[in-house]
Amino acid sequence: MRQNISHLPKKRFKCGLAALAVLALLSLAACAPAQSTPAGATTAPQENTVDVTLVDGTVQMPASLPAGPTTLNVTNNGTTEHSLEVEGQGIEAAIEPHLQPGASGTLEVDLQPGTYEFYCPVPGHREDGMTLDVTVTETGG
Ligand SMILES: [Cu+2]
Repeated sequence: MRQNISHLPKKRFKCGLAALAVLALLSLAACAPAQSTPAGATTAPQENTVDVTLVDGTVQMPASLPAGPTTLNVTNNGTTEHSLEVEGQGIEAAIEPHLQPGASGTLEVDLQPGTYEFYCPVPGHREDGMTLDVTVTETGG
Protein backbone atom coordinates (compact mmCIF):
# COMPACT_ATOMS: atom_id res chain seq x y z
CA MET A 1 0.00 0.00 0.00
CA ARG A 2 2.65 2.44 0.86
CA GLN A 3 4.39 1.74 -2.35
CA ASN A 4 1.22 2.54 -4.20
CA ILE A 5 0.90 5.84 -2.45
CA SER A 6 4.41 6.85 -3.25
CA HIS A 7 3.84 5.85 -6.84
CA LEU A 8 1.14 8.37 -7.51
CA PRO A 9 3.01 11.51 -6.56
CA LYS A 10 5.96 10.43 -8.73
CA LYS A 11 3.73 10.20 -11.77
CA ARG A 12 2.23 13.55 -11.05
CA PHE A 13 5.69 14.99 -10.62
CA LYS A 14 6.70 13.70 -14.02
CA CYS A 15 3.62 15.23 -15.57
CA GLY A 16 4.39 18.50 -13.91
CA LEU A 17 7.92 18.45 -15.28
CA ALA A 18 6.67 17.78 -18.77
CA ALA A 19 4.25 20.65 -18.51
CA LEU A 20 7.03 22.89 -17.23
CA ALA A 21 9.26 21.85 -20.11
CA VAL A 22 6.55 22.68 -22.62
CA LEU A 23 5.99 26.01 -20.93
CA ALA A 24 9.71 26.73 -21.01
CA LEU A 25 9.90 25.89 -24.70
CA LEU A 26 6.89 28.07 -25.41
CA SER A 27 8.31 31.00 -23.53
CA LEU A 28 11.67 30.53 -25.25
CA ALA A 29 9.96 30.54 -28.63
CA ALA A 30 8.06 33.63 -27.64
CA CYS A 31 11.18 35.44 -26.44
CA ALA A 32 13.53 34.59 -29.29
CA PRO A 33 12.07 36.83 -31.99
CA ALA A 34 11.95 39.81 -29.68
CA GLN A 35 15.65 39.45 -28.84
CA SER A 36 16.84 39.00 -32.42
CA THR A 37 15.18 42.15 -33.74
CA PRO A 38 16.65 45.17 -31.96
CA ALA A 39 14.78 48.05 -33.54
CA GLY A 40 17.25 50.84 -32.91
CA ALA A 41 20.43 49.01 -33.94
CA THR A 42 22.36 51.46 -31.79
CA THR A 43 25.34 49.14 -31.36
CA ALA A 44 25.84 48.40 -35.08
CA PRO A 45 29.21 49.47 -36.49
CA GLN A 46 29.20 52.69 -38.45
CA GLU A 47 28.28 52.04 -42.06
CA ASN A 48 29.54 54.27 -44.80
CA THR A 49 28.19 55.03 -48.24
CA VAL A 50 30.50 56.24 -50.97
CA ASP A 51 29.57 57.45 -54.44
CA VAL A 52 31.86 56.26 -57.20
CA THR A 53 31.60 57.58 -60.74
CA LEU A 54 33.17 55.74 -63.63
CA VAL A 55 33.97 57.74 -66.74
CA ASP A 56 36.11 56.70 -69.68
CA GLY A 57 39.64 56.69 -68.33
CA THR A 58 39.00 57.68 -64.73
CA VAL A 59 37.60 56.36 -61.47
CA GLN A 60 36.14 59.34 -59.62
CA MET A 61 35.79 59.01 -55.86
CA PRO A 62 37.49 60.15 -52.64
CA ALA A 63 41.07 58.91 -52.41
CA SER A 64 40.73 58.35 -48.69
CA LEU A 65 37.91 56.63 -46.85
CA PRO A 66 37.10 55.75 -43.24
CA ALA A 67 37.30 52.09 -42.22
CA GLY A 68 34.17 50.07 -41.74
CA PRO A 69 31.40 48.36 -43.69
CA THR A 70 31.02 50.38 -46.84
CA THR A 71 28.46 50.47 -49.62
CA LEU A 72 29.86 51.75 -52.87
CA ASN A 73 27.22 53.31 -55.11
CA VAL A 74 28.82 53.04 -58.52
CA THR A 75 27.55 54.80 -61.63
CA ASN A 76 28.93 54.40 -65.12
CA ASN A 77 28.95 57.85 -66.71
CA GLY A 78 31.19 56.72 -69.55
CA THR A 79 30.36 55.80 -73.12
CA THR A 80 31.37 52.14 -72.90
CA GLU A 81 30.87 49.46 -70.29
CA HIS A 82 32.84 49.77 -67.09
CA SER A 83 32.86 48.17 -63.67
CA LEU A 84 34.58 48.53 -60.34
CA GLU A 85 36.92 46.14 -58.63
CA VAL A 86 38.34 46.68 -55.15
CA GLU A 87 41.59 45.02 -54.22
CA GLY A 88 43.62 45.22 -51.04
CA GLN A 89 43.96 43.98 -47.45
CA GLY A 90 42.73 40.54 -48.49
CA ILE A 91 39.66 41.94 -50.20
CA GLU A 92 38.96 41.32 -53.84
CA ALA A 93 35.45 42.27 -54.90
CA ALA A 94 33.95 43.42 -58.16
CA ILE A 95 30.61 44.43 -59.56
CA GLU A 96 29.31 41.72 -61.84
CA PRO A 97 28.16 41.92 -64.51
CA HIS A 98 29.86 45.02 -65.87
CA LEU A 99 27.86 48.24 -65.90
CA GLN A 100 26.58 49.48 -69.23
CA PRO A 101 26.76 53.25 -69.95
CA GLY A 102 24.32 55.03 -67.65
CA ALA A 103 23.87 52.00 -65.43
CA SER A 104 24.67 51.86 -61.75
CA GLY A 105 25.30 49.18 -59.19
CA THR A 106 26.43 48.67 -55.64
CA LEU A 107 29.36 46.88 -54.12
CA GLU A 108 29.60 46.17 -50.40
CA VAL A 109 33.02 45.85 -48.82
CA ASP A 110 34.25 45.79 -45.24
CA LEU A 111 37.19 48.15 -45.40
CA GLN A 112 40.08 47.74 -42.98
CA PRO A 113 42.77 50.39 -42.55
CA GLY A 114 45.35 50.21 -45.31
CA THR A 115 45.72 50.90 -49.01
CA TYR A 116 43.49 49.61 -51.75
CA GLU A 117 43.31 49.83 -55.49
CA PHE A 118 39.95 50.71 -56.99
CA TYR A 119 40.00 50.02 -60.69
CA CYS A 120 37.98 49.07 -63.72
CA PRO A 121 38.32 45.34 -64.50
CA VAL A 122 37.33 45.71 -68.15
CA PRO A 123 40.42 44.57 -70.09
CA GLY A 124 42.71 47.49 -70.93
CA HIS A 125 40.87 50.10 -68.88
CA ARG A 126 43.06 49.78 -65.79
CA GLU A 127 46.09 50.35 -67.98
CA ASP A 128 44.36 53.37 -69.52
CA GLY A 129 44.17 55.05 -66.14
CA MET A 130 40.94 53.76 -64.68
CA THR A 131 42.58 53.05 -61.36
CA LEU A 132 42.80 54.88 -58.08
CA ASP A 133 44.85 54.20 -54.96
CA VAL A 134 42.59 54.62 -51.96
CA THR A 135 43.79 54.95 -48.39
CA VAL A 136 41.49 53.69 -45.66
CA THR A 137 42.05 55.11 -42.22
CA GLU A 138 40.84 54.03 -38.78
CA THR A 139 37.81 55.96 -37.69
CA GLY A 140 38.23 57.93 -34.50
CA GLY A 141 36.25 56.32 -31.72
CU1 LIG B 1 36.31 50.63 -67.70
